[in-house]
Amino acid sequence: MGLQLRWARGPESEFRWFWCDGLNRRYGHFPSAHGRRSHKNVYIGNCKVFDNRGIPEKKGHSGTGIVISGVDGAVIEYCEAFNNGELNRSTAGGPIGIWAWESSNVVIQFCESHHNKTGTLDGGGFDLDGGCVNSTLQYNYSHDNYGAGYGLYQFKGASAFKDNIVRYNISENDGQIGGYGAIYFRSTRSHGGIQNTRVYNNTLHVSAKTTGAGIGEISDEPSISHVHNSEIYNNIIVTAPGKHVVDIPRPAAGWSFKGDCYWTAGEHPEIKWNGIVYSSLSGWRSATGQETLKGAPVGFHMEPRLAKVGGGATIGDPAKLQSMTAYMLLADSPMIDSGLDLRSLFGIEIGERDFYGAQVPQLSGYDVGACESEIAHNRHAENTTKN
Ligand SMILES: [Ca+2]
Repeated sequence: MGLQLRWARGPESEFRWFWCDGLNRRYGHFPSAHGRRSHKNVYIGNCKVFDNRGIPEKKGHSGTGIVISGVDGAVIEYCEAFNNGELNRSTAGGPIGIWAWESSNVVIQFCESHHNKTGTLDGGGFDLDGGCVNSTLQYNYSHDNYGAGYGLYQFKGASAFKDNIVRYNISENDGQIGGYGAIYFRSTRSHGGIQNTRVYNNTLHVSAKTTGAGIGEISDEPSISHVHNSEIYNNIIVTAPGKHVVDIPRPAAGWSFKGDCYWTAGEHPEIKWNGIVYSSLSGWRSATGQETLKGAPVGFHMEPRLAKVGGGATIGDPAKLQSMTAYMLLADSPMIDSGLDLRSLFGIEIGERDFYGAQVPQLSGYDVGACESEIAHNRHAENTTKN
């Protein structure tokens, strides 16, 4: 385990303030607290956690980068987790680059999680796991992980899991094993499953190596889903040929896709939904009512015009994530100003900035995806000046 903060035995070790800044190591252990969510005000920043390969003989999962649990109020930021987990052999669960469970009010942001692995399950980039409430994954870069880029997982016996947000993140080439893709849900029925998740303005690249879809669910029970009220807005999903943009095997109540951009290079985007594969956005829309707003069609099947799809590579310094320009919108991108105004439509407080640090919105409206184009803003300013 790289960096672990959790609840367990003994009341003597509850944190009221926990501060970890600038850790750069392979191994570390942090004391436990007694009782659920007894840690308060946790800060973990500027840490590199890598090469925690895991313990093959351990029954439980091993080989995680950073994990917290039993926390109410935490920020994890500017951390890099990479090359962890490869020796995990647990069949009960797997490691993740950076994650939280049984926690409330957690923000994980400005982190890069990449090349994490597993010998069995998971091996993803980021994860809000069992019992997470009111927590946010934002402004992160996940790439080249075995498991999902961003996971939302509710395991058996976990507390209520609800009101979480995944926004303005980027995923590239995640989900290399296990049927995972960029953003994935997986839920038992524990405490009502996964409820009220908002996933918006992410840019997701499903590569030829990805085994799953852009946004998907892996069912724990074949006949029923426990993922409820999932709002999926203003995301860009770009896939390699033959990959699915969306895969929801058994949609439970409250799935709402609106204003998303779907693009599969050279082909029609394929959406797997309730056992049917739709080979066009319009076909899925008319059959299910997804990608409609007040009866009118929304969402896009068009090339979003990203700078260099698949070219994100490793940054290696979370303070410089904005230098990873591969997922910026080109100045002629049709996604500029094409996003839904989530504030006015749904009362969603979307935050102040995009992945790259630009204030949102620019120009005359919100953009689709994790980049709010400043280039277009500048071009527009130049053109206005010229005119
Ligand atoms: Ca804009």
